[in-house]
Amino acid sequence: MKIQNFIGTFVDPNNDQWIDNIDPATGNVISQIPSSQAEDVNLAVEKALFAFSSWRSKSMLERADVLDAIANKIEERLEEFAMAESLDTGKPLSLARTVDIPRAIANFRFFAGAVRHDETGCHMMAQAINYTCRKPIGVVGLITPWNLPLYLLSWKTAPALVMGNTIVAKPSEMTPTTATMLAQVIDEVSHVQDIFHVVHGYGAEAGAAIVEHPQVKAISFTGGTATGRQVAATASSHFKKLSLELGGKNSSIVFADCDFEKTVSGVARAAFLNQGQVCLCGSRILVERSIYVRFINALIEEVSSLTVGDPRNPSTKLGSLISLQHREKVERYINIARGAGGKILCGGDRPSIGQGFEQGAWLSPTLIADLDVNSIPSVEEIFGPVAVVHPFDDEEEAVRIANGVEYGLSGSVWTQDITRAHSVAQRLETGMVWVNTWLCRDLRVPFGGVKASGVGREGGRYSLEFFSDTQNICIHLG
Ligand code: TXE
Repeated sequence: MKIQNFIGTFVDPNNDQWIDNIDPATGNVISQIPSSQAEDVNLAVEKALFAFSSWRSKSMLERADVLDAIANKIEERLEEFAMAESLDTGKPLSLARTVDIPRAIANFRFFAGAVRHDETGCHMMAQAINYTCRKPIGVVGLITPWNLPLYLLSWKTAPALVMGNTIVAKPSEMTPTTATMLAQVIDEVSHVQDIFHVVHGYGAEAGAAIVEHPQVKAISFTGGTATGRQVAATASSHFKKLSLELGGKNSSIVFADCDFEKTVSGVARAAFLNQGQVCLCGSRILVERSIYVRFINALIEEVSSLTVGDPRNPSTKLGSLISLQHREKVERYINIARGAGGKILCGGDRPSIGQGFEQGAWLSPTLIADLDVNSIPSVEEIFGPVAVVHPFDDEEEAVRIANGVEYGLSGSVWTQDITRAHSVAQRLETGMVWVNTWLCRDLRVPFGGVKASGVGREGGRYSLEFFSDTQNICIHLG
């Protein structure tokens, strides 16, 4: 099967070059996608630019209705979307069905509701009145990764569209399918043609062409920190608006007074959801020394019970990694840990999943102890099912270890002492902190990181502001 670009309609890439799309659970080629180049991006931008004047002239409420219609269509096809996501990523179908796709639907509904209740400013002076307008930017570029394909693309698409922009999107070359299905849905329900285009291909080619295009006025990027640095360099030289959601190396800080059972399962979930391939994953587990041994033993038991297997089997908790190359990268970190005297508490091996899955990118969930807190596996983003554990003696030390990384995305604090929870949370150098929970998301709150984890915030009004230009108009009252 060939998945084409969506540039007004389904089209082949200009050069007729294709990339294999692989199901990472089996190693089978499931489709081919365009290896698009600048000429394909140029065509998409040209069409998006042409559609901009019609789309921006719709009222905000009409655009909100389109978002609701998109959500309804995805909901009608939820099973089909979930299966496509599971096949592209190797993640459990149950996860795609209960998290990825429902969250994509929620994103469209949320931003439809947000603008219906939105307000803009008005500032009175003795002699004049100021009012503030939000105007669409124009054509915006959305570049997204492979770990949560539709979830993250819809998180950008919904606010960008509702603010009146038109879009050229490039999903990861490893997870192309649901973006294409989204393009089809938007085309069916939007009443205005050409507002959303999908150009498939490699980041350095199709992605870079979007970032470089002078008519693309804003770039919203989620992906690795190294790529983000390149995107930032190009986009800033063109004075484009830029939002960067990058990597993380997040700590789960466990105090002796935590609710023990809930914390064990919460911390395990934070480390291994989606095979540890979430930028928010708590892949550094810091445990107060007085409960360290007991907690680690309970954690080993919990992690060892996570069933790794056929993504389509309902009892599967963890699927395959995104690719064999990515597994190699993750295993390199496990080997570095072994070489540095790390003790593999569980996992560290390739599980045998059975017939048909021999060529898949399988890796058991892995816990590693006895590493230095500054060792490579403890400070670099592994982005796989690998977590390191470290003991700490007091709050000061916990905070120091947690802040001792180049990233600053999120963290979690597990304690029943409310004063300590506030005190530790506020000292963490991260954009987000959870207390006694993880990945509890309200779509209104600011999402994003500090340090090498990115620039800007997404969510609620932060997204609406990013995808619009603010204009103040001051009228003298005469
Ligand atoms: O990300 P990339 P990859 C981290 C994680 C992972 C690493 C690499 O550590 O191991 O990043 O993953 C496009 N100009 N995260 O390789 O390369 C690319 O095609 C424009 C963190 O997938 O950053 C894809 O669409 N675009 C993370 C998107 O950028 C370019 C989620 C992300 O790809 C480009 C995923 C270029 N020069 C990985 N090069 C998170 N924070 O959620 C690549 N792309």
